Amino acid sequence: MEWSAGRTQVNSWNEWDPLRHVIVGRATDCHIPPNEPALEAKVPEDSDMRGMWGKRPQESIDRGNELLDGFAALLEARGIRVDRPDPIDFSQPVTTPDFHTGSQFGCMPPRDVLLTVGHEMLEATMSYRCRWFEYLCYRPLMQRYFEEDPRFRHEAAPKPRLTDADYHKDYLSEKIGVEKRLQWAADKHFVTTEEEPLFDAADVLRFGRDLVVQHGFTTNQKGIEWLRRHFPDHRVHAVNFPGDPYPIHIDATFTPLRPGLILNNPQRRLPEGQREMFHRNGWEIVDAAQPAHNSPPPLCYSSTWLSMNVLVLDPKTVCVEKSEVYQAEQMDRLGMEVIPVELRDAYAFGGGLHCCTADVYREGGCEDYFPKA
Ligand code: DAV
Repeated sequence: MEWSAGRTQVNSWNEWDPLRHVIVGRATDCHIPPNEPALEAKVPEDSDMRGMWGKRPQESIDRGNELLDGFAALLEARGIRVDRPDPIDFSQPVTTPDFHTGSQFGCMPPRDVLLTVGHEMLEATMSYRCRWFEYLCYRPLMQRYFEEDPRFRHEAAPKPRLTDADYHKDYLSEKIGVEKRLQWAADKHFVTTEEEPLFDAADVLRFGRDLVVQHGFTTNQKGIEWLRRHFPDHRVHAVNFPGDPYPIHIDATFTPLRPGLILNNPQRRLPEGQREMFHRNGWEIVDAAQPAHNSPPPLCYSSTWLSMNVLVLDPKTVCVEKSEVYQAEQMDRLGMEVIPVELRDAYAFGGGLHCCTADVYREGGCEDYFPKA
């Protein structure tokens, strides 16, 4: 079916086909959640966020929203339809029969929650207690897409119980040290256990018939197995990146730009054995350029590698954060047209240009990019 801006269609099979309709998150009411096992493991040991929680300063929220609104307007000016989530009151605690936590998080990164595969949008289980209800921010949009697109499949993965059995106790310490963390990451000993299926949507990359999923803090092997059973017509590949002491989400580590080309974080290289399927099928994996910054902005969970967290608009065009000059230069050398987008002051709310978006419609269908098994 032809694309038309006036009619909602959910369709997106990969990370690079021409983007026509996207969700852009909001910084509104974003909170730093109180400590919980998954957060304890992720917040870097030297982070300014340790021990803090509560609503983020209103000034920083306003600035974050200014940048996100600017990004949405830039996409709209290029003819892309943009929808926005409806933030809920994130100061509300989350209480289930199994756990209690003092507040929620926010809705800046829809990429973490919503996985679009073809005509389906799947709400991830999530693996942080503070993010258990985050899908509610997207329900008004899901309802609308359901009414407007007869092919749209709205799915939700089983809500996890997130009891203490979901988290390894040896990660619940402030003083593990980077060396031990790297050893644990190499041994695939992550904070989440195999108690029940867990995944965040941002651990999944879509390559047509193939889904590439990072096994790490936010996605366990059972989560990957759940995805395999849920998408029986796809091949689901588990990957891991041993150089990352805080492995959450694949989108500051492995970034496909177009068929045949992927950027890989040079500190988190894909292990040899896992490169074979790419090489056998003529894909090139190149080291990403260095980030332009030595440290993340204040009160930010993510690393400086948000430099690689780009949004591909089509196989020749990519949005790169404005201050990430080395990444922009590399894109240019790789033959991409670069659209600089200012977003750094919004990083603290949950990530970069890829994180703060979720695909609704990209042109094209489900292709096989890896015919040589
Ligand atoms: O490098 O801190 C950030 C990914 C956000 N979705 C990192 C991973």
